[in-house]
Amino acid sequence: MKVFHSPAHTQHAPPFEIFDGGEKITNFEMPERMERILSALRTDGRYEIVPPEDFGLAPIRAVHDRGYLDFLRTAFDEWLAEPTDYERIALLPATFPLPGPRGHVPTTLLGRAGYYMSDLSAPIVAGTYPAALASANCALSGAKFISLSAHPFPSADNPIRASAPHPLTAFALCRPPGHHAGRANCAGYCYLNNAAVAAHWLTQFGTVAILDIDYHAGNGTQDIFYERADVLTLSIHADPDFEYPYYAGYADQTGAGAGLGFHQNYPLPLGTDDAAYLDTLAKAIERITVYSPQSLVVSAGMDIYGDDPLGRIRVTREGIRQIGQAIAGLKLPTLVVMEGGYNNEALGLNVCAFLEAFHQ
Ligand code: SP5
Ligand code: ZN
Repeated sequence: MKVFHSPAHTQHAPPFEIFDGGEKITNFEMPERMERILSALRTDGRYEIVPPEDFGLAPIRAVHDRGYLDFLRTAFDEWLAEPTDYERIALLPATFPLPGPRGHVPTTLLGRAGYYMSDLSAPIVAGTYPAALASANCALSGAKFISLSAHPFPSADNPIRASAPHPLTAFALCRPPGHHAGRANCAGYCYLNNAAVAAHWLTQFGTVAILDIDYHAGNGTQDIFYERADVLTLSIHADPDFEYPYYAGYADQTGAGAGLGFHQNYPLPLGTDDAAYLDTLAKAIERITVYSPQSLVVSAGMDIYGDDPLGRIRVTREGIRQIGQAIAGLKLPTLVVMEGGYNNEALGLNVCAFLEAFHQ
């Protein structure tokens, strides 16, 4: 299986985040996560790990706001240029906009930090922008690879499709993750929404479904595609009433305008086990079957695992393997995009368990 991965992620290593109640802790989303996954993939031996292609900014601008992207690119250097009497390591705001009209973008750096940064677990450090770009390019490279099987018709200039016995799968080993990043904001360890960038790119070949199995609601993805019918977005996650991201991921948020009916959230109660998870997954898979997309993007977070330090549901490694099996059963060209998962000891084997059923 093709795996797209870039060492550029190591440039993004925020030393801390601010947790509930103002607790300053080591950032759970650390470079070691990738080392653990890579090592498990190499041990398995069936993965071909390749660097991403550079797609430029156009496919990223297609789903993200221009002002936000400019902010992400320049914020850290602008901050360094400002006179301050504190150490500037990781940029976080202390103010946030209220819901409502977001017409006025402040010109000052700290004004824009509050405007574009939605919480205290996505600090911007010196290497955040290049790492986020490389992460999005991993997703785009995976999308391009599977698109060779996503064309409606096989053709002479599409030799992989002609020779593939089953639709193709690629794994985008993205870091930083993406599914909390909305059109114009970073949040929850996410800066660019890798799955959304890839899914939008794939719409040139037809409709796309995004299935988000990260423990946390894919609120960024929900935001980006909320009014679109050409990308069906489904997210299975801990009920936001008790879990981050709190303000999105509810079952009654089902899209708007042309996108009404093309978003579905599946909130899960505390302590959900394998059997209950798989029942919910079956409903989401049925929705995808009915929608019948040309391709599928999976936002794959391993923080559903019972022993995850951030997760509070109880999915086992065997459960993760069965989740992969159920999704692979759709037999769609599938791009698996790495999202969360913070039990570093278990992360590599959990990813391998998920991917098992996708091997050709
Ligand atoms: C990609 C991804 O998985 N992002 C997750 C970001 C989560 N940040 C949440 C911080 C608040 C967690 N509260 C947990 C309470 C446990 N006592
Ligand atoms: Zn998560």
